[in-house]
Amino acid sequence: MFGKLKGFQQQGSSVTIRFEQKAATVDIITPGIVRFFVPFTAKQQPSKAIEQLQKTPGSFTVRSGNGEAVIETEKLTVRIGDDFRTTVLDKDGRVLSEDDPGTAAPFIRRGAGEGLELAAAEGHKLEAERNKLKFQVRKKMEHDMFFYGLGEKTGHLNKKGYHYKMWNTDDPSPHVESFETLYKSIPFFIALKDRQAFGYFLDNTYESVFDLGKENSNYYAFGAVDGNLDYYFIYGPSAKEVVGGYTHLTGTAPLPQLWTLGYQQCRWAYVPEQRLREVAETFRRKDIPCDALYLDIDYMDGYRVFTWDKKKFPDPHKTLQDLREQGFKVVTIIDPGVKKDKGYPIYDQGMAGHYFATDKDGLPYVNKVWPGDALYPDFSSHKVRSWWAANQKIMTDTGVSGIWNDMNEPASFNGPLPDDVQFQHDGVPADHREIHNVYGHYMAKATYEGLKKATGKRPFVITRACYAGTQKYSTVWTGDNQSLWEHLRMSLPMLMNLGLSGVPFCGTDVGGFGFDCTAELLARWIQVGAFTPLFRNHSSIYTRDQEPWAFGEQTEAICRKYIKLRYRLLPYLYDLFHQEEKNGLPLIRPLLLNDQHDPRTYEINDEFLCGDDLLVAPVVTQGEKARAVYLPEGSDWVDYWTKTVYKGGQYIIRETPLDVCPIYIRSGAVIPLYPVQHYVGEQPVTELTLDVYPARKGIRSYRHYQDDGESFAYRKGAFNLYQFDVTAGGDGKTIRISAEKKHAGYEKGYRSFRFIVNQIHPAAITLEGEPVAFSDSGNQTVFTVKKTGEVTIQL
Ligand code: MIG
Repeated sequence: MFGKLKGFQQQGSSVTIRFEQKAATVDIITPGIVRFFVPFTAKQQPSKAIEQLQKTPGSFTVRSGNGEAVIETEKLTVRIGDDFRTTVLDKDGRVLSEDDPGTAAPFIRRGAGEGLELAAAEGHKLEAERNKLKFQVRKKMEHDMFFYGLGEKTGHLNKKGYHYKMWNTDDPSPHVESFETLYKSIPFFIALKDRQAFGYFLDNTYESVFDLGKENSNYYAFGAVDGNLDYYFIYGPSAKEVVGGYTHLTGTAPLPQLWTLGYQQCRWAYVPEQRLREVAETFRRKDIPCDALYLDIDYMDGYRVFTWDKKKFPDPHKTLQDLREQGFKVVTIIDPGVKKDKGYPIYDQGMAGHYFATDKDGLPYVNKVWPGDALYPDFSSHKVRSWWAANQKIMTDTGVSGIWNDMNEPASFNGPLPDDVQFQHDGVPADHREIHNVYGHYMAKATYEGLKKATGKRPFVITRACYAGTQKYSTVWTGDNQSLWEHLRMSLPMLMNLGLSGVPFCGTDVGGFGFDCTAELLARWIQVGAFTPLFRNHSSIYTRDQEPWAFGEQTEAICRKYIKLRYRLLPYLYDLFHQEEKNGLPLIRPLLLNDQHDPRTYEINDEFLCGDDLLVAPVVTQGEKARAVYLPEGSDWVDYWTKTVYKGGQYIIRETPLDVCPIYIRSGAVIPLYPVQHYVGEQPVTELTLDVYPARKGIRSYRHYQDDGESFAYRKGAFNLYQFDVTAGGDGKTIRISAEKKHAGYEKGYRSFRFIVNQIHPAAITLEGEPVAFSDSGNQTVFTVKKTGEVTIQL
């Protein structure tokens, strides 16, 4: 397709490579990120995922060698030969990734067409013919490779041997491993080879496919049905650096409001108003913390977006105000489909402004969704996004605190949108094939901008469909799962891979959306939910009730216990988001992200790390009374419940009565804790607790971040930063904890610090020489100090 290499030319950070038939551009973004670009389509369009590309290529050289163009950055060597065949090497000359020289050789699907129609008629889903790809990039598969990422996919953590498609899809049937598509398209994956990680990001919004050694174990490949060849190689060598590089390109999730990390209760649907109030009151009466309640489609007047059904909610403003006084925020659903209905202002405005996507003849395109005949706002156009953003005020003026965007794949009841539906796309018209995968992205962006403008607070948007980069605007949930153990199990690798794909703020419907939950399943799912960034229980209309109290006292007590634990951990989760805003690292992490040195972590599906230091090994199988837990090598691990210390690098068996979710703390960790509250902001938090797990030797530092939890003032310095250094004296006789305020910008700082130091028996504790009173309960030593400074613990 390219032919022989004819020459190259450097201009700034770009190198243009000429081949007999085409030219390609290789762009050095940073010493570890290289972009490969070939404009197959005539139009040059800005990336939809990357909005502000910061180039810091460092010093690099370009020369020719052995008939190839050789680019050397500070971290990589990139060799480009005939036919645009590329090889990427690290500084030691080890090949990281290399184009496969052969031709595509997919395995054969035997069957020769016989019986195909009958099998399909019986309901078998048969693999259709190969996608008609416009291009495919094939890389050589080396013996031991592992693949992660690709956003929201079913199946296991390691994607090796599987094939996936990127085409946002609303399929409410039970999601299983054979699904190649779901609601989100994030064409990015991480490869791990010889303990070195690197990633590929294909920035192409058309339907794309990723084959990780399924069609042929000798190569892995990616390609798209149209658009440009436009992909990035992102070097590690740690997977953390790859995620950092990917989010350097596509952006990180902004720090959310603190209440959005509290427990959230949803249901299709809390109507009428009395039912919503009843749920709110039950939370408070039963002493189960909760910050947010959701209104699903039934609050609207005939599913008309931005309206209220006045029979169900005679005075929504008052209802929401009363709930706010009880500490509840209300989040309402807004779908994209606008009811075709003359006299309905949103429809009339959309028609007058030409805001809707059209058919190929320019007439507004109509399909069916909840409100019946409906039109699709063209979110790819700036003027439509501004209009939609302004509409958010209708909701926030009524007292709504967050917006939930559903059905934005976009979904349709009357067959899929035809390929030739037209979008204006900021003046560069595009068809549905190009816009489909970014429709939800642009809707979320408009919603974010509208909420920001209307409230001045950090917007809370939750979206079902997304593309690479949507994390800048919205949190996501994984759509219509079901109350199945299989779906609880699957949620772990799914959320871990979403996190690795740059989407840190994610969650599944806790308890499962479709089908009827059971007592045991809810108890176990809440235990997982307590550690997922978005902690939202949601269930479908006509399914069994799924609130924490719906299954009797034992389940209720377990829900209360874990929801309360979640509220204790809020400052830890918030700290992780504060760090994530800078480094892009997810909250829920596969073990390999922190412990890449230990290959036994590479394929663990049923454990995860929350941040660096908290390992969660939940029970995801019905009736399981004990489970194996792998503890990564190189650290000691403390059982959170018993405080027993285990050496890393081993499998242990943990008993798992129904109220126990196994949790292990990495030795050396400092975990900040808040008092339990019924909702964020119920009481001002004047004391910070630090749960300290001293390592046997060395120094470990922890930074804690504090701000007002809702505004953007932190971007102008209105925050406090505390640093805690825990030093274990080499003689085993002293531990020093120094607390220092590194940044003071938020006036409501803490008045005291309460330390819980695990597994020590002190003889004396002093703060800057003054004695400090303490209690020693056997496993834990507890003391409180009123100021920062250096605490010395004599053992
Ligand atoms: O066609 O709004 O995934 O969370 O409750 C169903 C009703 C539409 C699908 C969402 C689900 C939501 C439901 N919606």
